Amino acid sequence: MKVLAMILTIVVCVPMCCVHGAQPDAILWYDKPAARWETEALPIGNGRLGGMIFGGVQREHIQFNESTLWIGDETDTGAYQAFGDIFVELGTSAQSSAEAYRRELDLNRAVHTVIYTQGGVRYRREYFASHPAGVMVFRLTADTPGAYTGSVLLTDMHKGRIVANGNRLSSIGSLAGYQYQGNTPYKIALNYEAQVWVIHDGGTLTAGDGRLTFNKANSVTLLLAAGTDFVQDRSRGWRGDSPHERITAQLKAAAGTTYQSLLDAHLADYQTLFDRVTLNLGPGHAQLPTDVRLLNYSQGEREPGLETLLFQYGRYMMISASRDALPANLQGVWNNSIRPPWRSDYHTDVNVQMNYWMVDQANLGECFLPYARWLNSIREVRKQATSEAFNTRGWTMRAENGVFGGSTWQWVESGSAWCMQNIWDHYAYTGDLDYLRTLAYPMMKEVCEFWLDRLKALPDGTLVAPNGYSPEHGPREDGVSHDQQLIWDVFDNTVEAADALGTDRDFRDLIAAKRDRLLGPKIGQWGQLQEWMVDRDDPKDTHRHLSHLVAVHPGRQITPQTTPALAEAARVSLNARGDISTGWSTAWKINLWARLLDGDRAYKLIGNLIRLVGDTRTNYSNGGGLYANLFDAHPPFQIDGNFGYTAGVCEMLLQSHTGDIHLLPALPAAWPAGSVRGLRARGGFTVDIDWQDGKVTAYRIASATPRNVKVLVNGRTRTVKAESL
Ligand code: FUC
Repeated sequence: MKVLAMILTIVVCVPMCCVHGAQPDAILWYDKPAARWETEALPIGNGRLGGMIFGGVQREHIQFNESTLWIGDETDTGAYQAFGDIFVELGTSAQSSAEAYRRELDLNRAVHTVIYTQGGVRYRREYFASHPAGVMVFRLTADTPGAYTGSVLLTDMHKGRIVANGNRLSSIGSLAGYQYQGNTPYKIALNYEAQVWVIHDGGTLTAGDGRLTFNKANSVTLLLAAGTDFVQDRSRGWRGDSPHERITAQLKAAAGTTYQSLLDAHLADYQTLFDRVTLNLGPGHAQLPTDVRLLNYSQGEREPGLETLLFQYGRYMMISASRDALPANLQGVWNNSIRPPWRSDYHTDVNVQMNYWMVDQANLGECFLPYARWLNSIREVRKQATSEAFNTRGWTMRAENGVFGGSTWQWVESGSAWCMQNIWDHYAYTGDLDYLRTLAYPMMKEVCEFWLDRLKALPDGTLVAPNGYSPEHGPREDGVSHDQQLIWDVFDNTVEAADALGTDRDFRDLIAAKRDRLLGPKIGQWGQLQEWMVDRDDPKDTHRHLSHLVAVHPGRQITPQTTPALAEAARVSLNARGDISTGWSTAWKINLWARLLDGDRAYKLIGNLIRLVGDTRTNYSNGGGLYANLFDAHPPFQIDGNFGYTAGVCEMLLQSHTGDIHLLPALPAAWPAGSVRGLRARGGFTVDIDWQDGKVTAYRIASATPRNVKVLVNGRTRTVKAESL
């Protein structure tokens, strides 16, 4: 890799301290099995399949999902559905208890391991979800031959038929006629299937009584594949081929190769993404179980190592939940219920947008595409519903959204513009003109058309969104700040997009002119950024939504550098909202304080996010926090807080929304020395930074297309040349 090192002249260059590709302290581990799914079990996933592993000694429990198992239709959001469970029963009560137990999730390898000693035998299990093979792999080994006697069972959350035959278990079913609520069956019934193949070495394997029983095996390997006949194509009625052939072929291929080659292919695939970023914020207590670290942290022992682990956990979960199928929903790809909280859906009044803030910053651009494709797939459904509701061109949605385009609860008219903020940013980071031309720009243009038709002029000619709603807060009325800011954002970005493509000159000029006539952000009577056109904000209002601050983050209409008075008003508003809230709201506040260049305040919010909850040893009642498995708590578990945290750490270390690259814009005093490798900046740059005593000591900037870029470093702006990657 040929990279030009830009070394500051006034400071001593220190060697880059991390070996690229191996994140130190990247293991979550525990000294006992998980008792609860939500708070203790650990996630694996290949972007489509998800597994939650309990690590029980006598009885292993792996709850699993497949991301397309949804109910719903084009009018109703429906809900993401749990698929089933695998149980591996190993023990009899006569067996002695386990010693030296450890279960761990290694983020560097995306491999979950359980080890323990029982009756003098050392047992080891490994679990991973392979993206290239399309299957999950669970392997049970021991240091003594013939140590495994037990059975494998499969369950189905929708009461599908379970068949045990040869070395296979399968469940086949259909969601036809399944009712989520009310009495009307959904029009779209999905067919689904899961298969578990069991491969044993030594001993015997027999099928019967709905289970597979193994006796005195040296090792046992389980392969799981699952699928539905969902297809992301409205013109085909959202349904394609039966999953049977596909998953059978995947299992056959996996069974025909060795465990080692499955593992090698998994590692090669996963590490291509994960290894791009390494972070060092300071020392950690990797020798302690993760729940103990979290408890200590909650009780005041701040630990940079745990902050780093949580940062990388967000990247791990994004790779595990968002590859080539559907985007990460409210729980990523993990869900153990047929009536999950908030339908485990795509909420578009902050949640799905927050999920995708971190993706390009944290160098996982490929994981963005499922989100863009999902939006593209529901466009036509949304156009029809939008036209019926508002008599406009273009499209938008209500707050809750599913995979068939159905949308429920409140209309949040600026929701689609907010999604377009992500859509534009992916281009801003990657510079991928093909993506911009074929996927991004057509959607952005349609969302602009919605607002061109919907905006109304006040008597002085100022343009406002009529009858808007500041999610999930306040009355419906004209000129709500959230709407105004997001319309500005989509108009402004679409102008830039049209310029980049050299297309649509007249349309571009029209939206540029409308953008400049929009009612802009206003400063109210107590110095706050107004949430509404009317100056009525209550300084005691600590509502979790921060909707009138989208112009600060993730938008770029308000910045301390370009609009200092408005940024100060945003600071007043954010201060008034307080520091304690739900998981995602806390994560957003980290990002907002970082954009307001207040690293210490952002770090204070990190302290509120990293608090052990859902545990009898702690008693926090104000919302937010983390469970022992580091899942972020709304409560309940909601993954936006995890992804939002990872985005927040990126914003503290690197910002690029103003056009320049700003190194360490919001570094807290708590991180005096550290390093980061591989963050991305808008414009297609990859950035490494080392710092000591709170100052950048070395950095390097690389780009696929070598060119000059302005860098703000240690308070000074300079122009440097980035060289090819
Ligand atoms: C929005 C938020 C809630 C919750 C839900 C999934 O409605 O206001 O707090 O996160 O999404």
